[in-house]
Amino acid sequence: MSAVSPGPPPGPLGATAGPLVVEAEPYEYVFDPSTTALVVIDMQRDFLEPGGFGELLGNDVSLLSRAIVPLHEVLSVAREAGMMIVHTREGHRPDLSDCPPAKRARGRLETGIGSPGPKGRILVRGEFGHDIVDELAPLPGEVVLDKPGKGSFYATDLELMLRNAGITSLIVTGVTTEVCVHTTVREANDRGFECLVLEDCCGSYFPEFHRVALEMIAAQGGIFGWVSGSAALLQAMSTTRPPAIGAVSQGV
Ligand code: TIU
Repeated sequence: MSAVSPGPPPGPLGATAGPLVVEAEPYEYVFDPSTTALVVIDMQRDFLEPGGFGELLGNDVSLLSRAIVPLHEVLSVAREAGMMIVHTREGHRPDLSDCPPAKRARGRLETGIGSPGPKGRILVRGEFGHDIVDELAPLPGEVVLDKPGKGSFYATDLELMLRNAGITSLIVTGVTTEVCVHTTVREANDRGFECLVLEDCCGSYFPEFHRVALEMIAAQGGIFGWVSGSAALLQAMSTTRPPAIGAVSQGV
């Protein structure tokens, strides 16, 4: 994939040169890093590592780790560009007072939400398994948003924080593609945010659901938003970064 930027020439480190254009489906995605947040959804041990909620549901959790390396690169570039970064975590208060009884009962699990597991109580805030994997650990100053549901807007202050920061666009990543990523994109779309979903920075326990979920977002002229790979985004954002040392042209 290629990308072009109609914006001004590269600025100093950390400066943005928006708007930027990313080659995407169903057509190019135009965004300004200063009004765009990178949203990293539920990259928690409970979903990505053995012994957590994802495995309890009967899933092969190894399928989700594909997203870690490209997402790490996107996080680095977004940080360098000074973008707002939001990490979400699905989970509940230790007394489970914010967990609907229907959610606890779903699946008829012997070991379910709140039960002790090898990484602590399943899907409970403050437990080791509930936290984000080491590779994608949030940095100070980044938003860490605890949410009780699948969507990032339900029963959270995400919308308030985004509006206060002047954010109009979201670059959405994380797991799982057809559950928490999709629910969040639908919620964001109805609130008027423009969403770009990075396909290689998402993951599902069901490869077919991943593929179809992404198709559903970009179908019908982008009914929920846009889809691209991280390479297209990084290409577009490279116009905001200074050339690497030693890569400066000697002139012709
Ligand atoms: N089960 C499943 O695919 N996902 C979830 O329960 N939560 C998220 O997607 N984060």
